[in-house]
Amino acid sequence: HSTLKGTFAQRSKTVTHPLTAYLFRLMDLKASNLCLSADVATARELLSIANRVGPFIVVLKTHHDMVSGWDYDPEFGTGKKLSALARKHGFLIFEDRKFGDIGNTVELQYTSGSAKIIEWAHIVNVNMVPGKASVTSLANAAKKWEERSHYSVKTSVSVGGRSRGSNEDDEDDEDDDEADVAATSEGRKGSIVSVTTVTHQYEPAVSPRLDKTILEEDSGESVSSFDEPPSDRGLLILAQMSSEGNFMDERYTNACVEAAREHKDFVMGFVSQQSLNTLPEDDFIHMTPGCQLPPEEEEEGTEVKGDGKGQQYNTPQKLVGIAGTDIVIVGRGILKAGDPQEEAERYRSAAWKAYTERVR
Ligand code: 5FU
Repeated sequence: HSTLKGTFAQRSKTVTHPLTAYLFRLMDLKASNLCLSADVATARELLSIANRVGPFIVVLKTHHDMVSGWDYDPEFGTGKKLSALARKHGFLIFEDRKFGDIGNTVELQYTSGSAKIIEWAHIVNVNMVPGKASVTSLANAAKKWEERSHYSVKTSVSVGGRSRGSNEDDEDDEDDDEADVAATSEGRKGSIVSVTTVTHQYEPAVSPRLDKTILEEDSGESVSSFDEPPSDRGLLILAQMSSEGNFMDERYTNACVEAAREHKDFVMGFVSQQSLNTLPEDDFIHMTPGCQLPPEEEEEGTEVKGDGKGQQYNTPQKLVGIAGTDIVIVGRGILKAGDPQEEAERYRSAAWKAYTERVR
């Protein structure tokens, strides 16, 4: 298939989904096709590992329900902090929630509850065993959410009789109002007559842009080195699993591909063990868990078999180079290393080498 030979830069120009286009550009800019599976026990560890490994990855995968101390505050909670780190280092957040229920339920699980996954996860995935309706429902939920967040709110605030306008994103409004009130109270104590939202005028948000110059000049420490990703949300369909004896047979996988083609504006691609692009027009992205490298000191080519709990491992060379997937997902291979940062670089380099040799 042509996507096996196409570079990420080339694919970013032609792919349908705006978030996939953004991701391909990130991959090209950072020379990385590595996703960290941040399976850690606490929110503190999660933010710390995201900050340390951020420079080497393009996707950070979470299982928010295994993290203790997750702060659900919509403004200052763990999701918001992760988003800030994602912006700082340039990666997307993928909540590996594997939704697997009737349409109505998955829609609510995606958008509501304490976690409000849709607010902080750019990407989620679905286990399509219950049928295609789960994909349709998640797509509809994302569409509704995007329609809201694609627009910034223009607010006029009347403080102490004078009127002033502000044009900020939804999320900044409250801070601004607070700042206004604080500033006014300091200057003219007790003189706030009213703080009234006068108008809500919807305007399209500014379109996103990735700037290579900014990236090259950046030391990796400053916030906002990368342009904001588009506000579109994306879905990966769980088409194949890495675990031994799983029940995802060919018929199921084919149905996943069919569903993906029916929802190209929402489905970015698959969590799978091989490339599933077969039609000439297919350009789905493939992310693959079950990846480990043999320890550095061992002979090259030594395989790491599994974890004794059903997980099966393959090397980046096998997954990206031979099976044709795009991004390798690595958890314990990096997390359990003495120096996770150094190990992330070793995985980045191996996965990138497999990719460059594939497209050569
Ligand atoms: F869909 C899948 C799959 O087929 N295999 C997986 O291992 C998801 N995973 C996840 O990837 C799993 O839930 C872990 O979060 C991660 C693999 O972690 P490891 O430590 O690299 O084995």
